[in-house]
Amino acid sequence: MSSIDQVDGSSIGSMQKKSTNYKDQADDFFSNFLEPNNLNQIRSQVKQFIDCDTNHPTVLITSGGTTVPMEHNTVRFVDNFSAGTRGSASAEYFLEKGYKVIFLYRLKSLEPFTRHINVWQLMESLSSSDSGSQVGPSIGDNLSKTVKIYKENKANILMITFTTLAEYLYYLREISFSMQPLGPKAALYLAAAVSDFYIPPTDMATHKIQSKNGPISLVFELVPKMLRPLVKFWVPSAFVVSFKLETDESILLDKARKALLCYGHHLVIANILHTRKSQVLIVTEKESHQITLPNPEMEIESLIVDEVISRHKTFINMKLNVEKLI
Ligand code: 9Z3
Repeated sequence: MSSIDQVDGSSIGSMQKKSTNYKDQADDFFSNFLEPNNLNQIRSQVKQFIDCDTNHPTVLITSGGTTVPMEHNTVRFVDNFSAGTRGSASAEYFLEKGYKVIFLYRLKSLEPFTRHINVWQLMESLSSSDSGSQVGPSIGDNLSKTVKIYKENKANILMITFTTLAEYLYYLREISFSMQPLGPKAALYLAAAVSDFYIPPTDMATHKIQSKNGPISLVFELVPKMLRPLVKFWVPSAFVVSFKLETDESILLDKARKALLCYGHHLVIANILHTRKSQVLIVTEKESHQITLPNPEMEIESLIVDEVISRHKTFINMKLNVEKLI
């Protein structure tokens, strides 16, 4: 069960009360975990990336799955299926449309550009001699195309990796704070598959859990839903898109709507595990419609990104018009 199930958004009064709870729960979660050592470094990298043009539409894309460690000296952890296809493909389409991209992704999951390179095919195609290596023509054309696009875009993408759930959430909060100067030009595209459950550090074994002691039972706590504090406190002027994953189609739309109601963000892209590469549901408070991949040569992310950018543009214009009136 996710914590969304425990919340109803029946009145503004109750929503306000709950948002305070969400903030307290988020703060409690963070106080359980030490800050990652490189948090200051990430803060200054993001600041530098954004400060050169705070007027430029910039999207934070999260991608890949989070790990939940079972021991402090981690040998074992709980993980999930996400390969990072959605996030890495979307990053390329956002760049193509002129966005700057902060790509927060799980270490060793798929990356924009390199995802097109199959290392084994490349090895097969390489001929090597004392004077160096040459790529065969079958791979060479595609490789040059990818390298060319990468070089044209590399100044516009900042890549940051995470592994554990706690790292992911610390970085997400820090990057969100740092995106505040962008105002409505900031967009968040939260495609990472984030664990709903974790083991609090105080309940975790220090060393590798020993099998000689017999079977184990572990109790996982619920991760507080961070979307509400994100929208309300971390980066309140941004356009926020979340993803909702289910395996049971009959609850998908309802869960997506509930998320919008509870967290107050702008758009949910809802998908079913086994059909996520060929169809998604675009859900706002007022309407929903399906996007279906028209042909297998395309990637559905190109259509999702078009849809998100068009809605982000409308959002920016609306916010700027309101500012003019004030
Ligand atoms: C998604 O739903 C993404 O589309 C996928 C992409 C993870 C399915 P891949 O990386 O897969 O291309 O293999 N992401 C969000 C999943 C999530 O954890 N959402 C939470 C929820 O559904 C938070 S809103 O409750």
